[in-house]
Amino acid sequence: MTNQNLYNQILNAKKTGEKKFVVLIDPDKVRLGKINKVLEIAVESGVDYFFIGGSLVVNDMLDYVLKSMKEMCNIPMILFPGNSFQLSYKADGLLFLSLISGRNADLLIGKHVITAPFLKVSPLEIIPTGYMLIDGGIMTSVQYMSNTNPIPSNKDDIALCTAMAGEMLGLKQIYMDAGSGAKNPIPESMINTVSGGINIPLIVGGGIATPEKAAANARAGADVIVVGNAIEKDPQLIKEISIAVHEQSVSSKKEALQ
Ligand code: 1GP
Repeated sequence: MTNQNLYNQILNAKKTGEKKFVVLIDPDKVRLGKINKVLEIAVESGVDYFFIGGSLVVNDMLDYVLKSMKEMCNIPMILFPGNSFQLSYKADGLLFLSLISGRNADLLIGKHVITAPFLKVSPLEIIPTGYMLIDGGIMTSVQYMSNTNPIPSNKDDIALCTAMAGEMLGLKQIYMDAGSGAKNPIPESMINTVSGGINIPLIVGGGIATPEKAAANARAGADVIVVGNAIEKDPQLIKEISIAVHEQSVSSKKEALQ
């Protein structure tokens, strides 16, 4: 576990108030004809990272998609695995997710024990991540597949204590997710409360569909914004959302200097 470049970048960005924008690619949903366009726009728009994964990657496209993406661009690819089969040496890093909002022992530690020997010898940068599922107004795939209750979206205090516990356990970052295609993205008040109570980077995603919401989340304290579903529908949104997120870096930096 020697490679710490990706995490150090994210941590340093947090310290300097720089916001990061991530595009989520689900290898099952991606149309190969469309991926070239998505990559082209992502490079032009300064997308910081790709997360690769989904709750139900059922085909054998993962390696192929990663290989094709690597040939076309240099944006780092970080696995965001929905299950222990979604592992590939072709990515650059891996979110080693512990589902700390749930009480499913398998997703807190069980799957990790099974995948540890594979990861120990892998070239992937392993990023220990406290994953918190927040109620997004509909039953999302991740909620169903994980068989856990999400944190209610008005329970900022529970979210805060969960994130604080994750940090105290030594997790390196927190990912608050309303789930892909959530009806209601995570409220800014919860983002604000959680980001104010932890010192590790905060990633926020799920149901973000406009540049305005992405910007509001970054202003509320999210260090990294993740968008998947909306971009699958309209890849042109990548540019607008990227600008909206990165613009918040400037204001955070200004505030830090004042
Ligand atoms: C899901 O946070 C990600 O895990 C992204 O969600 O697909 O709704 O943008 P969307």
